[in-house]
Amino acid sequence: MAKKKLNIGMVGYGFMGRTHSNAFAQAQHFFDLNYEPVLKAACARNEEKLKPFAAQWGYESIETDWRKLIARKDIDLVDIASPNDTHMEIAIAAAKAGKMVMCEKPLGRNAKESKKMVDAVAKAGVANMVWYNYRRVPAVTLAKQLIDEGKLGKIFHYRAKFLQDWTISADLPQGGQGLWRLDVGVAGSGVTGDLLAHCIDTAMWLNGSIDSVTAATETFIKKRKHSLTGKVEPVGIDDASLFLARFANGSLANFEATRYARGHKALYTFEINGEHASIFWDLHDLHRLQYFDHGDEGRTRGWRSLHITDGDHPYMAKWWVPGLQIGYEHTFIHQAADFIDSLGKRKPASPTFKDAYATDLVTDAVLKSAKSGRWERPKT
Ligand code: SOE
Repeated sequence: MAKKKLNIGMVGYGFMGRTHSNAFAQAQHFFDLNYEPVLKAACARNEEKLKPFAAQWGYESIETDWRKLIARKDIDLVDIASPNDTHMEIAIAAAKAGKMVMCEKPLGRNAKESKKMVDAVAKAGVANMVWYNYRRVPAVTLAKQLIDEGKLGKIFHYRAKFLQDWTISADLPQGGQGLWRLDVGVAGSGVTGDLLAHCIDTAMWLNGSIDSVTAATETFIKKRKHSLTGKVEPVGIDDASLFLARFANGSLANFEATRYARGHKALYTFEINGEHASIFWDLHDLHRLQYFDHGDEGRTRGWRSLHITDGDHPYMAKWWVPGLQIGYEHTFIHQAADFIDSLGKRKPASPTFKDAYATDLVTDAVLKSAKSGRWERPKT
């Protein structure tokens, strides 16, 4: 029997437009889905750039105005892969029109925006999800399983960092395509919302909610030329952000993100120390999970480097044969597959808009603490 189609309207053609398009294009080849995702329309203002993108990914049509995309009867799901300052307006309008909505992270530029988006999807009763893709690295999903099974016991410490080095040059302009992450008006914040948000999402998924934070941020380069105005303008984003946290379960944590760590391109790592066992994961080696189990026989006890490529591992039975690795793009494919699989079921696939709002409450508290110099609580 032919499957029901799920017609996707993609907003944005950049880095995330590509990861999301690839996810919807591939998901049905590897996962048994109840719906067939169809790349129905790609949407962006810049027609010249949009056309080759749409052709390359096989979109059936294009729109240059997202309002027109949302008004189309043949679109079921609006996926927002455009810069952060566009998320709220598009998501709310899409929800009001009864469309399912998926949105690239962070959900809003701040928690206030996110809250409005959460309310809009709740009021409309539409399926929603935010692309915090690292939850679906098989090694990270396995970490979640091990923690939920109690293998680590009581958790004492959570340590995470996300280090990059692509903004060190003072000649790099802010604003415009590819560089909007440096423009605070568009991005909302710097590494706090862009990189720490990933660490916080994973952390709260694995270790529960965060009670309070104390933070320090720094903007190393205070002025940059703006690509759109041509003028040298103040830089409003945080270039580096560090914070300590207390989790509701009593564990302590430290988090760090920067785009000024020379030599590091996307070094996202986390370590969790529990009463019985510890876990370490590194995005640069994403198919491995380092695991230490104190219950092992003493003479051979030590850190194990688990190669997460076997059929027993999360998602891996759907891919190749044991021992063969998958990578970054697969995390998005898993997310698309999980979202589609959740449709019509009672339990929504996570992270929902509501889950991502909780992350934005923490990033807001981090930025607030960096200003106040005090411990702050993520507050609604
Ligand atoms: C920034 O360089 C960035 O592309 C983030 O925006 C992504 O969310 C992260 O996964 C990789 O780094």
